[in-house]
Amino acid sequence: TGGLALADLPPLPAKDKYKVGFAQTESNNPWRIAQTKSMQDEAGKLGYQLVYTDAAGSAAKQVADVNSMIAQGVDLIFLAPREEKPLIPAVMAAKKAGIPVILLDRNVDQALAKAGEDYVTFIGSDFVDEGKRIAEWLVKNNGGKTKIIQLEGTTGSSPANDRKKGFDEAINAAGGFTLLASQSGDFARDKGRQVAEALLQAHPDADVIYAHNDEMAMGAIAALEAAGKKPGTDVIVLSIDGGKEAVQAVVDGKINAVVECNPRFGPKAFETMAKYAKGEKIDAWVKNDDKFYDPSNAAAELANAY
Ligand code: GZL
Repeated sequence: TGGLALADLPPLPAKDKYKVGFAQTESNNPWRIAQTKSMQDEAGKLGYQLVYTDAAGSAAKQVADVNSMIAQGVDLIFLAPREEKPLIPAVMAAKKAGIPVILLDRNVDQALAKAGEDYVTFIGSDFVDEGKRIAEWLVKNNGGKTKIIQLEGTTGSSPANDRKKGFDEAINAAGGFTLLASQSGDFARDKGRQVAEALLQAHPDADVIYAHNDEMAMGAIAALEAAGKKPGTDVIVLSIDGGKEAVQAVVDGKINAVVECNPRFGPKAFETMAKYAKGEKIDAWVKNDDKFYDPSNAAAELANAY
């Protein structure tokens, strides 16, 4: 019948100009905006048509956005799945329609979909390692501060799940630390501030805040200052993303350490697409390397931060 066998990944026909989809999760923070700009700039350089959608924070809308791209007959879809499970139907619908999917920055539940069978590859950071590196810094540099509040990213997203997993495992292995509370601030600044305020009131003895991204770390800094505490001194503040604002906060002594998670996916996304179009074998995971910023290098690295 000519239909796709279950394990067949849709091919990408060789063309000199493509129409590609990019299904973004939301645009509520500088990281997301930088990622979108990077994708739009690269598509522009290549002269490709980019069908861009913004799910405004809704996984259900992101599924609908992907389905609309399928209906528009795009050649390939770049997808940053907002949450690991709800986006599986979108990945499978694209496969069924014969449209290859490349996952950017966030992954889908590995028990429900496979790279090389259901989607081409996942391009992104090792979030477990990001959490582990933050924990390892804390184990070495805590100076006796061991009572932790954790501000988690978007519930059900792979960065939130894995940044927690990597951190908690390393902290538990080290021993001597207490995780007082762990709650989602949805990767958002104001939500992060509100959650930090509530948790600091509930746990006045907290002396470490680990935020899964800069937006929530900046929110936590506002909460600490509102409570008359000196961020980075009275309370250790740790973050992930490494945007300019956070690296400046390291220079200013308000954030103690931050692991980079670079949002500039454009070049690598389209380079991977070109390799796939040529029929090259693509690894199941095209891993991004993440820098590490602390007082020893923040000033020197500030100019390079996104
Ligand atoms: C990580 C990305 C996360 C960032 C947050 O790849 O999905 O989402 O760390 C962003 O800042 O909201």
